[in-house]
Amino acid sequence: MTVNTALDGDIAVITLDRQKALNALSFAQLDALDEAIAQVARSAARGLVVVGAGDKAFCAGADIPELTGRTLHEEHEGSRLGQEVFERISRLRIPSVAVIQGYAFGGGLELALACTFRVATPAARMGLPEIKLGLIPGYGGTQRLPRLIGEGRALELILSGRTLKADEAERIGLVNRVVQEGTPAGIGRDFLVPYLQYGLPALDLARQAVQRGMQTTLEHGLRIERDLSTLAYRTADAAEGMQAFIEKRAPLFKDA
Ligand code: CO8
Repeated sequence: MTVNTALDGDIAVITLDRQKALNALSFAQLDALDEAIAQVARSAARGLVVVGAGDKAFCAGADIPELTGRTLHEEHEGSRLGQEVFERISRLRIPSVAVIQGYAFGGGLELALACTFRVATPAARMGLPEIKLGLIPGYGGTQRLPRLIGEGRALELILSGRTLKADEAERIGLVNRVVQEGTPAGIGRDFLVPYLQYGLPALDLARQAVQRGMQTTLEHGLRIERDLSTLAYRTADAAEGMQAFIEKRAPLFKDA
């Protein structure tokens, strides 16, 4: 696992790097990922790109040999660890993008689902094949996939375990975009550039409003939106944004 918070100043890059196992996530890798996320959260980064090392895989999922011979309790705690680490990515204040080059299966796709956005290269292949192992997704896939692409499509993918190509993934909204040219880190950085011009409080509050609203009723979601939009209204960035519009100039957001 490598973390680079220096790339182009504003964007951090986490690289899953265990190429001999197609970057599969062992429990040690999950711990390292957790530490990398904490490092990014402490840094001045304003965007996060998650990539896999090499050109074969983003991540082939949980480490299958490591899953065998565990007690029920160990397995439950393993699932909890993965869910908690991925939840910490999804709650980062800054936007994140997973760049899927090659395989993203099982826990690897679940990691990508926890990011704010997903971009794939044309050769990407992805799915939740746990059913083929007699398992079901355990790192958030049964919850995040239907929220992203709808219940019917999610059930089809989870119950069949079938592999999607990049173009179909884009068509059903599983990935935001397919990008042909560039290195994974470069593709991720380019994808995030438009977001860097906005203030972090507004980006964070908008993400929270959407994500928290997806977990509740419309009535409660609208209340969440009222509260968070009021918080956004009270920021210095909002005062600057509205004043800049009136003065017909570009706003200078200060993340405040
Ligand atoms: N774990 C460990 N090692 C792996 C994994 C994996 N998930 N995937 C691939 N590898 C290893 C292979 O064993 C192989 O190692 P070696 O060279 O030593 O034999 C090496 O990576 C290269 O793999 P292949 O030779 O298989 O490469 P191919 O290009 O032929 O095939 C595939 C690539 C299609 C990706 C194939 O490797 C494959 O199907 N991998 C498994 C994918 C999978 O099923 N992932 C889901 C795992 S389960 C999960 O993620 C969630 C479980 C939730 C558990 C929650 C409780 C803790």
